[in-house]
Amino acid sequence: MSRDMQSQISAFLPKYLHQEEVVAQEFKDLIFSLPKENGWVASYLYKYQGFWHPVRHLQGIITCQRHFRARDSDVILITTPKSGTTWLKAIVFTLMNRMQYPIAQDHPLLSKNPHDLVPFLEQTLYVDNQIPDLSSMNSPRLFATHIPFTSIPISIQNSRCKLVYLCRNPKDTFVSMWQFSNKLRPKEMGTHSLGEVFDMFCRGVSIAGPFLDHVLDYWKESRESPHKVLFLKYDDMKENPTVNLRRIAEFLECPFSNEEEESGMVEEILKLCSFGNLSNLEINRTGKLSSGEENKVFFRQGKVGDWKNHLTIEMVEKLDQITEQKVSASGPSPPPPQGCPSGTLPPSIYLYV
Ligand code: PAP
Repeated sequence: MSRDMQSQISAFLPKYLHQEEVVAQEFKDLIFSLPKENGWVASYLYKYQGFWHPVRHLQGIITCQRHFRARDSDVILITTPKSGTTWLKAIVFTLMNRMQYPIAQDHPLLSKNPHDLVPFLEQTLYVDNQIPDLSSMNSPRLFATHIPFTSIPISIQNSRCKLVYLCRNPKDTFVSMWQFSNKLRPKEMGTHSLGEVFDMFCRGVSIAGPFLDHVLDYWKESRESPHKVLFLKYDDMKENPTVNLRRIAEFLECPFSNEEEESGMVEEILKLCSFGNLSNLEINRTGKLSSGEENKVFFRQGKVGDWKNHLTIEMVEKLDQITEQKVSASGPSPPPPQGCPSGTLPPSIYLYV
């Protein structure tokens, strides 16, 4: 098929399915010389600076590396896909904007998906060769990204901006990613079997993977620069949401006042951002993102432990073993922080912070 025909076809596809035909001339030599593997949703993943990315995200990462200028007051939410990005965006947006948008009937989360309120750097702002002018945005600016630490724009590393990292246990992340990618794949491509993508996940070939390298790089950074990187776990957030919301507020230097505590603000934010509330809103049942994904695909179950319903004993053993090896190779596990439960999950899938 000619390039022209491919471009015409891609004009009818949702943007998240745009592939090699949309690569700009200036990136072609670089991108097409990279190692590639079959993708989970789009046709291929390319290995750039040690991590795997669909081509559209990869162009966004490179553009962002070249052009993004962080401010000291910026807040950047970082996750691997399916680790609770949507939830974290909702919570931090509500927390940071609680003066401007008190929790009321006209709160932005009631009419917009969290992804529309907190843009991804590489998937929303610097995507499709856009170079947005972010200079007129009021501080503090709030962004999100799946970019691995090794590829994060240098100005983020050099500035005093704050990074909130959320990870999730590998088994639930994997199952969520498998279900999500099958929902996004075009019908004619068929669905991936669990076994097919399990093998890819174990080899590190997943969006923004290797998953554990992504997590451990930020984990190390949070140990070295605790004022710059806050490392959170989805599983802890589910178990202890109020403790973790207060941790986020303190880290971002906007702690809850006594009056706010007494008025029940912590619980109100968590209720607004809960899976039950967000997933039932009209906007999240019927809306779509500008990149074409239906909002409802970001809300499946929102539970810890769904892997038990899908993975075989052999898969569990293999994933635990890989996790154990990677985690122990990254250094001794420090004790859990005060207020965070320990022992809720076996150490092999629980990175103590
Ligand atoms: P993304 O990285 O592609 O943006 P992300 O939001 O991390 O996706 O992943 C969606 C997961 O978070 C889903 O998990 P599941 O497949 O195991 O169910 C989704 O259900 C869950 N999720 C979405 N919103 C919430 C929420 N408000 N509370 C808890 N979990 C949520």
